[in-house]
Amino acid sequence: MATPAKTKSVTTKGHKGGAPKGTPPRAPNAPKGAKAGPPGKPGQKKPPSEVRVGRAEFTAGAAGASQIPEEGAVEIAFAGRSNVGKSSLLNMMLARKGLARTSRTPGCTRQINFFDVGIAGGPDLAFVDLPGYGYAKVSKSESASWKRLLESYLRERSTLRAVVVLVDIRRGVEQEERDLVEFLGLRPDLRVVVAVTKIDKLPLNQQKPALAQIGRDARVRVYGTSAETKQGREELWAEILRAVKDAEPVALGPSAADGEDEE
Ligand SMILES: Nc1nc2c(ncn2[C@@H]2O[C@H](COP(=O)(O)OP(=O)(O)OP(=O)(O)O)[C@@H](O)[C@H]2O)c(=O)[nH]1
Ligand SMILES: [Mg+2]
Repeated sequence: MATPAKTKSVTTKGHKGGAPKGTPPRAPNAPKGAKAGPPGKPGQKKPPSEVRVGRAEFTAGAAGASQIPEEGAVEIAFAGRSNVGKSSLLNMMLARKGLARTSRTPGCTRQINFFDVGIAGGPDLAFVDLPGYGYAKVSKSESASWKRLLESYLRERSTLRAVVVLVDIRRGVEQEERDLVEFLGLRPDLRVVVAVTKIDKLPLNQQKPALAQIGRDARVRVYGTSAETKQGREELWAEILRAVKDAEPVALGPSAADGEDEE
């Protein structure tokens, strides 16, 4: 599986799409997928404005360490167990259907895929779609070599700024997620963000308690998302952009070196 597909559109069995039952209608000019409440209610938190993605391109796929591209733009990686919805979330965030290949069959993404991302008025970024862990149908040696590849990437990539750890709302935090978060803790410079996926699969009244439980287990703020309804997109973007900004070295701003020749 060398490159992400552009063709396959994925349907989810039993899912009708659209907002979950009981979701109040969106305000007419609200960003698509924004959580809506009664319009104009005083004190209501305004959803962050919609992040527009101008450029989103597949740039490289690495099945081994030697194929990992040279460090460039700041990277945001998407990690989690197989089938949790990493590629779908990445497509949803980039507003590009089918850019990263998705499949109902676990084990779809088998290499580290890099995507160049340009957002309106924001920094150049790269999104990184990681192969999923916990997929039973790969041989022991293949899964060991993925693990080595993943761990060396996560440990050594200096341009990596944040890792979005995905947790399926119906599965919650399991040992693998705890191990992953602990492993990422070895790099205090990395922001770890938990995105809870497929929230549309639970009825609205079960979403809140499930998210709260995952938040308690993960001990970080968690973001409920749905690649189907686009819920959580803007909130997750805001968190990613905060992580990028907080870690920005001074030289990334309006350049200190501009107009100055360093002797
Ligand atoms: N209903 C619903 N289905 C989703 C959502 N996100 C992903 N899916 C479905 O879940 C399946 C797996 O999604 P992928 O995005 O391929 O998962 P992945 O984590 O990239 O999987 P691997 O590449 O195998 O590790 C696909 O059938 C998706 O359509 C979601 O938010 N809601
Ligand atoms: Mg995938």
